Amino acid sequence: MTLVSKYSQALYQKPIADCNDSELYQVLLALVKDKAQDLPTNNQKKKLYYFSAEFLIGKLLSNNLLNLGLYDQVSQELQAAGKNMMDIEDAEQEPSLGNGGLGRLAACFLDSIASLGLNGDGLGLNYHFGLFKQVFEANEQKSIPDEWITDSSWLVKSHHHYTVSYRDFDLESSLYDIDVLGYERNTRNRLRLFDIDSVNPKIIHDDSIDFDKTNIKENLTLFLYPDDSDHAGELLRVYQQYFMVSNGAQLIIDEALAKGSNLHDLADYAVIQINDTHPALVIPEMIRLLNQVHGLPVEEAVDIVKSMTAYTNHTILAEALEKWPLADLEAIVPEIADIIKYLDARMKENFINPELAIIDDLNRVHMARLSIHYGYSINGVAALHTDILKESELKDFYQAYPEKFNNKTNGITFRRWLMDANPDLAAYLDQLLGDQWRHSHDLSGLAAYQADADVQAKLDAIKVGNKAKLNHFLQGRMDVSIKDDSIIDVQIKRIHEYKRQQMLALYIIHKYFDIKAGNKPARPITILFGGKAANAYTIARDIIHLILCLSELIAKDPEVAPYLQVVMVENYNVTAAHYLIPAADISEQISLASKEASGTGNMKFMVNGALTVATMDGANVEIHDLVGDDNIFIFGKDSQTIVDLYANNAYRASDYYEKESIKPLVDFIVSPDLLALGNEERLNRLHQDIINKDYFMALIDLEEFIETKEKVYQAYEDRSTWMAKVIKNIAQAGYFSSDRTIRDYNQDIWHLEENKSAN
Ligand code: 26M
Repeated sequence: MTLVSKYSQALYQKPIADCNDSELYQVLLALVKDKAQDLPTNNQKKKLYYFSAEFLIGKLLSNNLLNLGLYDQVSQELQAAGKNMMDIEDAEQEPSLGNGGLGRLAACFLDSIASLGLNGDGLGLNYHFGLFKQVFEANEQKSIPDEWITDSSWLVKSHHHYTVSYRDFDLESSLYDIDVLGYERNTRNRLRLFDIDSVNPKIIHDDSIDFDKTNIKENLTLFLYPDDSDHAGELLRVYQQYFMVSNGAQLIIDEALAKGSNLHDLADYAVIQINDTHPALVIPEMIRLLNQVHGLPVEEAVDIVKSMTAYTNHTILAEALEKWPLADLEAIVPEIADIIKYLDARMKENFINPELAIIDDLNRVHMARLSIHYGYSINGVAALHTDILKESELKDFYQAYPEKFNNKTNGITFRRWLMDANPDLAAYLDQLLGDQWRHSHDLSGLAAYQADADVQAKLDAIKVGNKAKLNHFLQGRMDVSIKDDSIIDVQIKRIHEYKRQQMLALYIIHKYFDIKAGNKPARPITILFGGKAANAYTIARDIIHLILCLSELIAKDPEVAPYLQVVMVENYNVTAAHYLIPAADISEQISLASKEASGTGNMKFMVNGALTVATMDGANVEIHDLVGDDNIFIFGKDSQTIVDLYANNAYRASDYYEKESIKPLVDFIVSPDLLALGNEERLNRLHQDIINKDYFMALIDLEEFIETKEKVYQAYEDRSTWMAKVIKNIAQAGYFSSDRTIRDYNQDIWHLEENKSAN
């Protein structure tokens, strides 16, 4: 009997051909879980614990089959029985355990850590609803709970339990594991997610994500980033964070003891990476455990923790830098508050600068400052970002601890974002380069084919095929069709003013006017957006509203619709990204310079053969360095200019709004045409905001952006030159493999030993 049919017989007592797609999904899930369980876990002495509030792992079936080396065998068996892998994958629910770049980065990192044979697990929380599901109604974002945990998830409940003590009560935890399989490695790591059995999803009703935030025993692990605009929400987030790190710290100590540590040498057994500051309470919690439970002197406990904890910063946006009122910590975890006060006092013996204080004058605890003083490494996520941290955001810290600062430019896993998402391109690369790139991620050999007409034609044909797949996906998800022969222009990421989706919307208004005036594009243009807005972020929801209204206006206008289509993809998530990115011709990376720490979507588009329209921000700067001026479309003010404008409070939106070329575009937001389709309050508010405030300077680069976009669409028409640029981009993308990033982390920060025995 074949591999798959053995499982279909065992589970459903029938052959593959008689199973439906969701039965076959269960069959493959059981098969992969068994194969994974057979693999030994990595067990080198020193182990990395990657703490993160988010792990945006996406669907796992095809990725796991790929990493197990079973993908081809399984698809062939299915095919022989008249089934197809794509349909079966539809039955898998995507876990909603993250919201954006930071969570997706954590998932890419786990894949690379396992694939490099390093011993490292992810530690986080098992949110029952995770991030909300986005639906559009009346051209607005509505959010509904996404109950992703079903009997067909990858979670495996373990027998581990810990007790987490708060001031007023204790909670007993349960631990769920998801196996993380390396690519063609015979070992595995794990993603370990903590939870409590008393959590009660039934307190959430279908149509609303509101709930009683004070009932911790029932709601602790329901949501990722519960709305913290009220005090109860803020407290709930502290309960969550402490729950994550207390469980994690206990697990780390248990595992080290089991391997023979005497705890004085804990740093030889464990290294902790904290993904932004959400897990920063692990520092005082680990000190508490070593000192108060295991009896080490407090000074020694502090030194040990300091020598084994490293922190990654993912943003310079002030509002995202966490500060907890000391009073909240005293109310929830008084022993932790005491340790923080001790750590603050200790640090104040050496530094009088109030900008370095862990506890500030308003009695707020600065989590980033705690992490820098009591960790041994702080890194930014792209060269420019790390420079900005050193030179402005964290300047005083850089002066205090220059040796702690380092850069680790982000990366993406090529297993998922090339091999899995774009199998036709991957197969063609095998043909041209041999298949060594699947391990090395070195695609530089492709550059030799830049001017090769056959290669250009083949890559173009692969792109057209991916557009057809995207079209099929969109028809299923939201009953929208796109034109396969159009230029596909994509901006997908969280909705935020600094990412400037509103600037692309203003460009669309420009293009709409232009087409109305009789200037027809050489071929149809499809502009696709995807992304969720935080529920409490009003302007971001207004931006979504504007895009949806524009989309409707254009679709209904027979003069414009044949040439321009605007689609906002509903519920943008990892699954949608698998279809959008391989189909894209143009990648929109247009953040206000200095604000996007790195971006990782930019890298995914590059390796899939899209050309980038970019500001000199985040990792765009490094993409530009790699491909050169001729192979990327750069526009806009540079980061130094923007940093200075903020420092001098010198930007005035009205200076730009009053320009002849800009005013009509902005005013169209409140034109009768749009008001007829939209909500007056939302459109007015957005209009007023752009005119009077425009804190993230959408108008400052608008004229240059419009010029650049026109140049890009023209450049597309010279197909051979365009394809040569595409080839150059793919050839240079190897640098952005997260395997490279993880090697860098390991060499400079973690110092883990590679498992050489199993691969
Ligand atoms: C903070 C306070 C309250 C609630 C939520 C938050 C919060 C949650 C997530 C703040 C920031 C969060 O994520 C930041 C993030 O995703 N940063 C992105 O990280 C990527 C990986 O390094 C980078 O590529 C992106 O540029 C960066 O925006």
